[in-house]
Amino acid sequence: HNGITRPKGYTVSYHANPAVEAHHFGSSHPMKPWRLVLTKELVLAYGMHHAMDLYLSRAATFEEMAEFHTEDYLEFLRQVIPADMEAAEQSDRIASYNIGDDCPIFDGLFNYCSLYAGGTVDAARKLVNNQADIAINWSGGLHHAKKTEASGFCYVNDIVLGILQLLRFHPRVMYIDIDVHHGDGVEQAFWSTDRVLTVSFHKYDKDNFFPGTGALDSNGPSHPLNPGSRHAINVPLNDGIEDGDYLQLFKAVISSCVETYNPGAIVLQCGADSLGCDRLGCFNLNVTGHGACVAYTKTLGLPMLVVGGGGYTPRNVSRAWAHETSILIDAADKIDPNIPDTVTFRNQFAPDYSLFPPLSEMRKIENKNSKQYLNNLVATIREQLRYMQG
Ligand code: ZL4
Ligand code: CA
Ligand code: ZN
Repeated sequence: HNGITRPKGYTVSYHANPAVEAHHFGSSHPMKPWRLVLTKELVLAYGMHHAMDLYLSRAATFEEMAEFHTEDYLEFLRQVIPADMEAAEQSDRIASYNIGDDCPIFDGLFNYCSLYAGGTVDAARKLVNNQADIAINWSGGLHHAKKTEASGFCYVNDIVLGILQLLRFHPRVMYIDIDVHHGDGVEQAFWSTDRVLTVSFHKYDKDNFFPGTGALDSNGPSHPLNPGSRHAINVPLNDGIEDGDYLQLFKAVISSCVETYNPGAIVLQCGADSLGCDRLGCFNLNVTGHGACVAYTKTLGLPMLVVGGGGYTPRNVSRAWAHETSILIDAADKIDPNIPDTVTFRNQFAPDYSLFPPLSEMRKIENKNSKQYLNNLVATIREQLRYMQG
């Protein structure tokens, strides 16, 4: 199996369930759980499964999900069926839970939600129980879901549930989000506590890009008696940011946050819609640039919960997450950049059949982030961290 062995000195757990991949949001909906099939194909074809403890994700229980969500909302998700979309007697509830084009009702919705949430809860427990140092659930990362409401393709917030598990053991948890969208649901869930520092990098354009929150000066409740005050860091970006600038910014912000906050564990959301050529994104990151953020986070040497998130060009999502799996097992240098012949659906990776196609050359978006703009972000965030310390 091309020489992929277990990483030396630490353990990686990998949480997945093929039943997640079988769900469909609707034929033209951008969220394709099928991208997880492609990811798994690459991980297996490269022999990376030999280097990890593999776990079949179980469904999170109703009670586990109720640690964040209301029982009414979960009960609704459990019983609603696609035909209810036409039924007048359900229309008020459907509207109040924000069901619609972004968050449709599809067959097996509750099963889908409880399986991706179960994977993240299990992954967090492996870290807490010292059975893993890094735990991966590519099917999770659904950062927009709210306590009583679906939002932005997310129904149950598995990240919040995973962080709640980590908080049973760790006094402070840091959350990092490199999805192109703002991690609003996670930020909001921990808005009033100083035990979670949330850091999101995202495209920000208040009126024209979802969800419209995550401005640079949006740092948590400003009331001095609120412990969550200033424990949200936002890195708002413009179109077209490229690998070099993004990585430099990521290292500057994350190193300052870790130095100031001294977290006991890190949760990393690896939304792959920040890659170039994404159907919904507008950045110019390559698989290597996106992966370099994961590699840098790993060097911090903290217990790490790694989840997926967005990503709407399935072939590139799977390239990124397979590459990032190889980084997390310390095998990136053993991976052939040419995608193996044995991969099912290999035609998806035509014409280059490379793990690292130059994404930003294929659909270049003008970079609207000046050096001055980026330098000001870092300076402002360092100032915010000084205030956070008190
Ligand atoms: C679609 O083609 O900006 C949904 C959503 C469904 C199929 C048929 C319906 C056509 C693009 C998006 C009408 C769709 C209208 N279909 C959707 C304000 C909006 C209201 C809804 O990566 N319309 C809302 C959400 C974002 C909005 C992004 C990112 C998740 C994550 C973590 C969520 N919502 C405008 C859009 C389509 C669709 C085509 C779509 N929705 C693109 N961006 C959004 O952060 C997983
Ligand atoms: Ca983000
Ligand atoms: Zn996204």
